[in-house]
Amino acid sequence: MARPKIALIGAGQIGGTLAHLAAIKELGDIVLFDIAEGVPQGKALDLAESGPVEGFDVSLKGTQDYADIAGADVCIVTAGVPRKPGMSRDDLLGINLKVMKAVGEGIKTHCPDAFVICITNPLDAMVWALQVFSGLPREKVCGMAGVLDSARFRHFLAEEFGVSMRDVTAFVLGGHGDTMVPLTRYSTVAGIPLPDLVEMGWTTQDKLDAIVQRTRDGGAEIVGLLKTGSAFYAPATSAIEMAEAYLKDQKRLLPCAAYVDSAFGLKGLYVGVPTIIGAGGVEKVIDIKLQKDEQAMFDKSVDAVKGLVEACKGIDESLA
Ligand code: A3D
Repeated sequence: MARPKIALIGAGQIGGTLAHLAAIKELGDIVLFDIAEGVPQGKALDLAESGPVEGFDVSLKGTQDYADIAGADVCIVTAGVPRKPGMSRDDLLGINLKVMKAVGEGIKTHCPDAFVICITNPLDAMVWALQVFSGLPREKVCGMAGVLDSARFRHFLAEEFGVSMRDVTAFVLGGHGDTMVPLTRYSTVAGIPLPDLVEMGWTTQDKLDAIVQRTRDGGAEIVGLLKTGSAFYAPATSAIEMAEAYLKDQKRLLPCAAYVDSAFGLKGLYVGVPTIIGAGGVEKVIDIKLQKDEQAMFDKSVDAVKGLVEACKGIDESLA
């Protein structure tokens, strides 16, 4: 059986890391596409030369030609510009919307059967636009954010409790921005919900609130440290987890920016929700019950996403 084909649109910091992880995990043959001449070719060759040492058998190719992504099974999109210190994710909207149009058309023409994972920010609006521009089925187009935001939350919690991060589960919903909703009630250490751990004296409510806020600001914290770009290791590994769930039909329950058309009282919006990812793409959106305060936070986040979608419609008439 032929190996799966993985197209990575954007060969920058995240794109290169995606290629490295996909190769080491032997998820399939990899095509790196970027408009920057030489960059995808250079990264593909450098990574291929690590193959004999790592011992992976996949082919890697860099290209400026969309024809090379033909027939891809998975397509992960990071094309566009990242944040610099002082910029919000929303500041990227105008530039990255144009990029989504070009990428969407490339995908539509060359790999209409792919499972598409968007990472480009502002995430929830860009994945919505990418689905419209590409015309692919909605269950085959989603955005990576919830896995990353939950991973950040899990890391901070594991540090606070002094336990293995393997035993910490966490749930972050809503849009990928300052209004994201880390759900403490659904986050646990080996099944014990965080509010119970506060009662048990493992931590205080104030410390937990600070961790929730640090999770919300997790992207900005890294932008502030790097100064020249944004996070890329954890974003890449999070998207690879989603790609693997699709390629191996794992039916993983992962939070991602998915098209929600009835759950959570929403109609036709891409936003971060719990989903099941398997061979059908986003096979199911899990409509969990939210308490009043959680619903209020989720609604605020949804409003922020709706605002960005409206802004996209204002910029590109074909989206209206
Ligand atoms: P960077 O290293 O700048 O890579 C972006 C690449 O896109 C560059 O190599 C560009 O040449 C390329 N590019 C620009 N326009 C096009 C085009 N039209 N077609 C093909 N390639 C193009 O950025 P990065 O890899 O650090 O980040 C990529 C995106 O991910 C940015 O928008 C970030 O804001 C976003 N991001 C999202 C998250 C989420 O959790 C959702 C996390 C971190 C970064």
